[in-house]
Amino acid sequence: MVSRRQFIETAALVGGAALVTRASQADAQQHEHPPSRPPPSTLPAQKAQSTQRPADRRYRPVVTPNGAALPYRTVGGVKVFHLVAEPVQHEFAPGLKGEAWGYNGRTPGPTIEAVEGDRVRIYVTNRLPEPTTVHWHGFILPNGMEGVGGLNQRYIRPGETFRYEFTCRFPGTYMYHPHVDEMTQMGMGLQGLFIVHELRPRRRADREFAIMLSEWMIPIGARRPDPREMQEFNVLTMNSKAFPGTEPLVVRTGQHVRIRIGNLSAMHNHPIHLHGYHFKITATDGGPIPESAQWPETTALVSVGQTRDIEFVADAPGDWAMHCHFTHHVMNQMGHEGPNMIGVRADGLDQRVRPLLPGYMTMGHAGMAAMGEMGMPVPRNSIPMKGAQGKHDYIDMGGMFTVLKVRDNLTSYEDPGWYDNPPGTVARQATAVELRADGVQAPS
Ligand SMILES: [Cu+2]
Repeated sequence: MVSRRQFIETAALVGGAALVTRASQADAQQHEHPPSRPPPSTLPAQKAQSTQRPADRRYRPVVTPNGAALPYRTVGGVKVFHLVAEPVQHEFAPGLKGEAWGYNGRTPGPTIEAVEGDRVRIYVTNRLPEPTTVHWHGFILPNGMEGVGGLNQRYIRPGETFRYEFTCRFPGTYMYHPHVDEMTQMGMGLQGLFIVHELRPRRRADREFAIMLSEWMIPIGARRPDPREMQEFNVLTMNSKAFPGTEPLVVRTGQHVRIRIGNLSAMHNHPIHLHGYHFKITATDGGPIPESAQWPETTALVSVGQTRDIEFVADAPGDWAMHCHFTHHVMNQMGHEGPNMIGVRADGLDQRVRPLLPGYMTMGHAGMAAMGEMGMPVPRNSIPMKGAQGKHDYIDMGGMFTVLKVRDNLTSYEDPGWYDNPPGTVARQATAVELRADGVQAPS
C-alpha cells in the first residue's frame, strides 16, 4: 500500500530524477524512462514543483454525470495521476446498492483528462483480492505500457503499485480498464474514460459530457453483480447508474455540445438515441473524423470497445430523452422467464388462483406499461423494472436512459427541474369538435 504522503514524495522524486522535458517533443514517445525504484520516503517532498489541478487552462473540463475527474499534479512537466483499484460500495439507482469493483472509490473510475502532447505518469495501486493491470484503450503507446497482463507486463499483484508513463500523442476519447481476468474485473465495474483534448481544437465545445455504457447482472435482492453472466444483463447503466439514478445533462440554449460515449459492456453494443436533435459523429477512439466525412445521425451505435463523440448545437429548449434504443436496455432488473401474458383473458383469474397463491396478481396481459407505476412492493435491494414519475405521466423507461435538459436562461448547471412547455405545444387529448372538423372517427 502507498500512503498519500508516500505517493506525493514518490511522484516528486521520480519527476525530478527523470528530467522529462516537454512532452510534445518528438522523441518523448520513443524513449520510455526506465522504471525508477520507489525512493525512500525520508526525502523532502518540497523538491517537487507540483501544482494541483486545475492547472491546465488549455481545455474546458468535461462533465462526467454521476462521476468525477481524476486529480493530478504536475511534476517536472509531467502530469502525475494515481489510480487505486479496489472494492467499492455503489448505488446503481435509488433502492439498489451493490458491492462492485472500481477505481478511487467509484465505478466507473474517475475520468482522466490530458491534452494532446502531454506526458503522463500514472501510478496504479492494486487493492483488489487478485492481480490486475491497466490497459490504456485506444492509445498509441510503447508496447510495454499497453497493460496486457503477461503479454506486455507482469501482473500488478495485490498491494503493489505500478508506474505507467507515456505521451498522449493523439487527441481522442479513450478508455482504461484491466487486462487481467477481464470478464470478472470489467463486469464488476473496473473501467473509466480517458480524454485527450486537442491541442488546437477544431471547435471548442461549450459543454462536454463523458458517458460510459456498462451492463450488469445483479440477481434480484443480491448485492453483488455476477460477472459470469453472458446473456441476461438486468441492470444497464450510463456511468454505472440506471435511470432514475442518472443525472441529467444540463445545457444552455445555443451551446455547442459534445457528448463522448464509451462502451465497456461485456456483451452488448448500444445504439444511443438522442431526441430533439440531428447530431454528427465527430470522432471515434481512432481520433477526429474529418468534417467532410461526418454525417448526420440521431442514433450512434457504440459497440463494445468503441467510443463515439457526438456534437450538436443545442438550439431547441426542452427535456430530451437520450437512451439506448434496445428496448430491453431501458428496463431495470427484468426477469425473462415466465409465460407471455399479452392477450390472455385474465377476467376472474386472480380470484381463482389466490386460494392457492395468496397475493397472486396477473400481470402483463394488457402490456407492461404499468409495471413501474403501480408501485408494487419489490424485494429488498432491487428496483422496479421501469422508470420514474415524470412531469406529465410516468416515464416508462429505466436502465440506460437519461435526459438532456436544454434551457434558455440558466443561472447554474444544477438540475433545472422539468421543462415548462410553451402553451399549445404539448400533445393532448383531442376534442370532439376537432375530431369532427378533421373527419376522424374515434371511439368515445
Ligand atoms: Cu443497449
